[in-house]
Amino acid sequence: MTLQIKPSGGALGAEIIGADLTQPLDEATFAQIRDAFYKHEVVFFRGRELSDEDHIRFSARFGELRKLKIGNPLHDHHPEIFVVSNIKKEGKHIGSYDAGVFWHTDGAYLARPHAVSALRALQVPVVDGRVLGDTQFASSTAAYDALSPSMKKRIDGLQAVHSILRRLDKTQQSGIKKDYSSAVKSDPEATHPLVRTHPVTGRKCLYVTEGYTARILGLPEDESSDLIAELTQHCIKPEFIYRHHWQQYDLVMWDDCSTTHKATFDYPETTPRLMHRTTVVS
Ligand SMILES: O=C(O)CCC(=O)C(=O)O
Ligand SMILES: [Fe+2]
Repeated sequence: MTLQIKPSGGALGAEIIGADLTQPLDEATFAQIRDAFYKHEVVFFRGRELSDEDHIRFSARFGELRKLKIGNPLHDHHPEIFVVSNIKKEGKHIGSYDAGVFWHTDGAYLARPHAVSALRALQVPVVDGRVLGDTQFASSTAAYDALSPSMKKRIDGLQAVHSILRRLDKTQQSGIKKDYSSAVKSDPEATHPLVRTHPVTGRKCLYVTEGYTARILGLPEDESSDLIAELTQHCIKPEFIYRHHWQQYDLVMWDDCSTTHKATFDYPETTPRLMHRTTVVS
């Protein structure tokens, strides 16, 4: 099956047309998807309803799926599925309702962060006939490439600490109450190079985010926070961004080494949004 790849025209993002993800894919078809994914960093499939089983089978072609256990709600039957939703049942959220408040990359506070995430829209929030709740993605390879030679030299070899506590602080400052106590106990933080070399493409990725990066090792505190602020602002310049306007049934996959992302909370809390996500461990 020959697929059509339709790039967004920006630094990242492409639609893949013609793949039937309700069926197991042959090697040649999967190879086209894999190549497009690593080239475009964010890819999406649309127009076809998938089951959780289809979602899991397809994303598992990229590697081992993480069975999430950090206290966020899990799917009833599939530990591979992380539920992102504002919906409440019997007064309790059925999923993570604050995922993506800040620019971040999934699982950065883990020693083995997520490599690939795949988010599927089961229910999109429609207000006055328009779908809201876009997700923005920024290319960390394009951001790295655009740094000045002196900045590249300055950050070469530096290591940064990514912490769930940073997210907790920021989340609470934004007025959202959330209990991260089990994650804080099990996986509070991890150290990664500030510039990661992508394990598949070999490209350099600027691995720093507003949501998780707490400090840069070996620098005085104020220099560390100034540098984090400068780099995180740089990473989200408009020219590095692809903004995904969701349609129901979309499956959007992103590369967690070479991109960062942020959700948009522009719809009322009472307008339901329901997404299922799988993640491949690195
Ligand atoms: O809900 C969104 O738009 C993105 C949420 C997010 O950050 C994630 O699922 O990893
Ligand atoms: Fe995320």
